[in-house]
Amino acid sequence: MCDGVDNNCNGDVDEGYHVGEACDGPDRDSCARGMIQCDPANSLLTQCVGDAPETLEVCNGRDDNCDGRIDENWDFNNDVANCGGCNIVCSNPHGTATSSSAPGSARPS
Ligand SMILES: [Ca+2]
Ligand SMILES: [Ca+2]
Ligand SMILES: [Ca+2]
Ligand SMILES: [Ca+2]
Repeated sequence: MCDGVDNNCNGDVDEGYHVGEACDGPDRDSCARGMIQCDPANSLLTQCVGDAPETLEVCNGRDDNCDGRIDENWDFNNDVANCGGCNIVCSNPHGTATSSSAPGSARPS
């Protein structure tokens, strides 16, 4: 049982319940910021305690919601407001980022 007691006297308390390991609570992100503890309402179950509030993906080059994909909500190939990267506005719908200089456009130094 998950009760903080070594019920079977084998020297391990609540073995097999992964108590104390990182876990992800019932939210939509996949960030394991909580910790597994015994469920006080059911000694056969565990619950994830202390998980951080849901983390939403932000366009920032990082995997905010911990799903293994970086900025997965943005289509950098087709989104004119995020052309090739976050917050890069395309000069035209079919063009490239305004920050990149096209061949032949470089000014003489
Ligand atoms: Ca136990
Ligand atoms: Ca979570
Ligand atoms: Ca991100
Ligand atoms: Ca992500």
